[in-house]
Amino acid sequence: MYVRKALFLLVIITLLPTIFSGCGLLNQQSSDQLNALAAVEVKNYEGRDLSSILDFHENSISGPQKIDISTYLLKIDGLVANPQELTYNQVLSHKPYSKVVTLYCVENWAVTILWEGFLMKDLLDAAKVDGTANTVIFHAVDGYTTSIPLQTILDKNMILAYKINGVVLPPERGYPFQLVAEDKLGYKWIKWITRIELSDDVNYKGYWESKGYDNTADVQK
Ligand SMILES: Nc1nc2c(c(=O)[nH]1)N[C@H]1C(S)=C(S)[C@@H](COP(=O)(O)O)O[C@H]1N2
Ligand SMILES: [Mo]
Repeated sequence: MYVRKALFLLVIITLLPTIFSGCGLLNQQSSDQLNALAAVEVKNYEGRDLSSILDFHENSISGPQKIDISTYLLKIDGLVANPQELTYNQVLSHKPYSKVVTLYCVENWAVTILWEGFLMKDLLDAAKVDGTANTVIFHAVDGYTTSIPLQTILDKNMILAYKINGVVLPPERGYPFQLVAEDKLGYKWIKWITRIELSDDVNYKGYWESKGYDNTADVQK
């Protein structure tokens, strides 16, 4: 009897750390990974000091997302003549561009980062955007959405980033792609993008916009 009880207790005690540390282990792994990336990231560019990958705050609506790149597709659809379904490598085959841009979150933090990626204009051109489209609605794997006027995206030469400070976007930062919504507040910088929808709904409101955040979201300079 005592032997069985003791054995049972032993099993429970051995398993306890595994049962309760699941989340902790994951967090430890991901912060180890971020520290490793921070060690190799670009720290300044054309004379400008950059922020670090570690300076971002993580407050995504459903936490960091893990995307399986072997099944990942970026869709470009809606008001287009030539809808696209691009694999990660197909997106990466476009001409790359780099720029240093500051992301300002409404929660009072900012990061100045070297972003590398592909011109939204190049991706949209391939989809043959209809003359009636005036709004671009972005969708992400966590259900997050946001929108930006088509003309703003073209005028500001917005890019879809796949690298920050010279390293491939880590999962926390939006792998495989984050929109560099230059001059717009952080909630327009959608991460984990899966779909770019061309629309004529100028009043479309994304996740935070529908909760009262300004739809224009211009950074006040
Ligand atoms: N898919 C998705 N993208 C998102 C968010 C989100 O919750 N989900 N949060 C936005 C907000 S409010 C900000 S400030 C930036 C911040 O980027 P970071 O989470 O990498 O720090 O991501 C934006 N992109
Ligand atoms: Mo934000």
